[in-house]
Amino acid sequence: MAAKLKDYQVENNQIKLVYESQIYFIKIIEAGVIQLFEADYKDYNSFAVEDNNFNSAELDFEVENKKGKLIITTAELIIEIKNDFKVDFYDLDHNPISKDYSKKRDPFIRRKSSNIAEEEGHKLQEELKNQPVEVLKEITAEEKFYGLGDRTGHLNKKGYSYQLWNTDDPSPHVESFEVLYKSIPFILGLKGDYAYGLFFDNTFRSYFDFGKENDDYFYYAAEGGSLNYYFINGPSAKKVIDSYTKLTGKTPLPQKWTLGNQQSRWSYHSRERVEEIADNFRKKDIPCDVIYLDIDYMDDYKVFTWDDNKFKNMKEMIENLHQKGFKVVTIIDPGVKKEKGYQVYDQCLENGFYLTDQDGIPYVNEVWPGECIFPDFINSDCRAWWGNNHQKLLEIGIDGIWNDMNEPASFNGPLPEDVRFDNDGQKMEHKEAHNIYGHLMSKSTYEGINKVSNKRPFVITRASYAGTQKYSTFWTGDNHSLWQHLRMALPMLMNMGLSGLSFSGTDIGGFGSDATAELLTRWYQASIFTPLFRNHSSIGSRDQEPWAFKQEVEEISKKYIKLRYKFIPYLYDLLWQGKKTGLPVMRPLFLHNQSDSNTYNLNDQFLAGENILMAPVVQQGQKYRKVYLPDGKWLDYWTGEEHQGNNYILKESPLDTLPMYIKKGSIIPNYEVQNYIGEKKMDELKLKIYPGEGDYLHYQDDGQSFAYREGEFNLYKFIQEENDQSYEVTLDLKKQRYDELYSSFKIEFFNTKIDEVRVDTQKIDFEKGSQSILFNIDGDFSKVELIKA
Ligand code: MIG
Repeated sequence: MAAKLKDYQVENNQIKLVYESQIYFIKIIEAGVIQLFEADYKDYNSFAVEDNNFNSAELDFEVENKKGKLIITTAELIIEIKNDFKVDFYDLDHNPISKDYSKKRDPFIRRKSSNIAEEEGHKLQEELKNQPVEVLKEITAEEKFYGLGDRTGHLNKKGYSYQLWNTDDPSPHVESFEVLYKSIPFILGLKGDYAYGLFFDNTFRSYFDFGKENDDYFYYAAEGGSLNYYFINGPSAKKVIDSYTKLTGKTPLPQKWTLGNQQSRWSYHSRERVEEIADNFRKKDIPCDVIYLDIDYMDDYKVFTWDDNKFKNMKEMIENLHQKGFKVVTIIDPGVKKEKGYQVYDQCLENGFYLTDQDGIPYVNEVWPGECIFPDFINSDCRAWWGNNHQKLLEIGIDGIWNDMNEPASFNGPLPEDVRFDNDGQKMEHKEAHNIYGHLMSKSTYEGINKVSNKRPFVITRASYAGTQKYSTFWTGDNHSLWQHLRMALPMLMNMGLSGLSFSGTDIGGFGSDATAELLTRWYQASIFTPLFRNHSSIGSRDQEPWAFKQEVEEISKKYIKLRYKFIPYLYDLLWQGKKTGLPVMRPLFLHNQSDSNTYNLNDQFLAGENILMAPVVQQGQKYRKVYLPDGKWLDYWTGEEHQGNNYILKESPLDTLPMYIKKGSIIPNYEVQNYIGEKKMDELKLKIYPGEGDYLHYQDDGQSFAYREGEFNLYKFIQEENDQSYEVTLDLKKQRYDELYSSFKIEFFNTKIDEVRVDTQKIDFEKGSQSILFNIDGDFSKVELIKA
């Protein structure tokens, strides 16, 4: 307990608070972004906040001492600091946003008189113990909690508790799972309809209890380290996410092919099998961009090697695949096989880049290769060395790296908490390093690729910490082919998106267990707007390629994979946008409808960007599904039927139908379908225009290099307006620096009651369909007028 506030000093943009028994700091990072930490934290270098992208130089704030209460006023907030370092945040009208809980913890009583239940094998939930770092905040009745990365359960976490300790548990993930692979200690709170964020930047095992042990408070604790967290002001959730990703980093622009269809399997065992899979995609006219090689491509599971017997002339295989338009991604695990003469092992030993026990002896545990040592990713020299190892793979043409088992997972019991790491000269123990192991492995991989390749690195990781989005994309680990897991995928991916992890996806069809035909079909449909679009399945489970079931499944899957390829420019635009705003691709409906309480607990619908509403079928056998449409007017993607929002509708949804709605006033870019991204030179862009008022920014670049950072890109702004007698569509080419401009546009305008179309005053021909009219125009048009009938 800090006891009484004795004194304070303002030092630039931070206030030092001297309590009877503790010193704390409050740092004003921006008017709405406030860091709170205890003195011990001062010299700590965050692994998540590597350089904060705020300009704090000219911040204005006032500090006032009022009867033992310190009051800080910024341009957005009033912050009241009381004894015991209790801190309350108010808006400028003095409405509370978030307040520390002033009483003691008071958990519900777990009544049990003996161990009968445990003896029978029931595992009772454990009580939360008191921890060295604890924060309690008041919960008001209308509070909702989101974020926290890859948790099971629902979109809204209120009433549940979780732990952060990166964990590989292959049993089916259910609602009661407190841990998973990732640790993202960020939450987005909605108090009524006012959003705020809390980011607890501490890498030790931590606990979040969202009013489970007691309705009245939210509890955060960490097993070590010191108090350090950020309060992030809204009131919009969008602003909170923007600020959070200014701190921890925004998802960089990926290479465009990474948005294509990806096919994986543990494992495609041989060169012949890989080639057969690739050829099948082309033969069956199913678009595909990427084939993955899981652990069996390696020689004896030794990382940075490959098996020349199973994969004869690997380089040639990759060249052939490239010829056919496929990219190849290989898995790399952290465990290094203990084997003298194996170069990676020898170098790791020579350089002392391994984890050790307390006496400095290399720490050994078992993973796929048998006994392994583990590289120390906390150490920057080790990271650079590990990164360089990727050169061998890049030289034979590998296009991306898949990091698995980096929680780290181990077969011979977990790594003890006191295993030693070297934080560039300072000792660190496993209990502090665990949750950032995968994060720093991804960083090492990203930087290793970046050093030698001039393309945007593609990394995919299982374990992560806050900020890993700067280096890697994500998948949600070992799900199962269960309907529950398809349902869970949606809130999990939405919460990951809110937590900065925008480029994410699940194993389509489910990893463990056997998929059914219907499940795979619905999973493809639900995933067409997940940035990572990858079918993956476990060894021993039934084949899960789109053609592995009956013809109907193949046809429907193909239809939706092709639909995905049409929307590639829309997805790419969303990622480009996200690089500036931090907003994810897959969004919970409340992100754009924050005052609509019907959206706060919607687990099975999402928005792809702002314009497309997805309501995939995630129930076995369901032929009708209820869809909530928020404010505005929405058009059924398939029938063109217009629906009034703020309304529930029932959509007929046989197996080949994915309920999907477009917001009136949207302009949506589409590509022609291709076998793989880059197969066709896209010099024509299709624009789907849903009449109304609106505009749309479309981004175009080479899709692979960093030339865009030098300004080599084009930016098109399309604007539509409705007048009494006509509709108007204008093109404003905002920026033109990339030389492959579109030579034409194909416009599909969703209104058939049109008499005449004029492009820059010239009358042109158009085709009439059942819901829309179609016409082609040159790339340099500036205005289209559509005269109403
Ligand atoms: O424990 O490399 O989540 O995607 O196929 C299994 C084999 C290890 C776990 C990954 C999964 C991958 C599998 N790996």
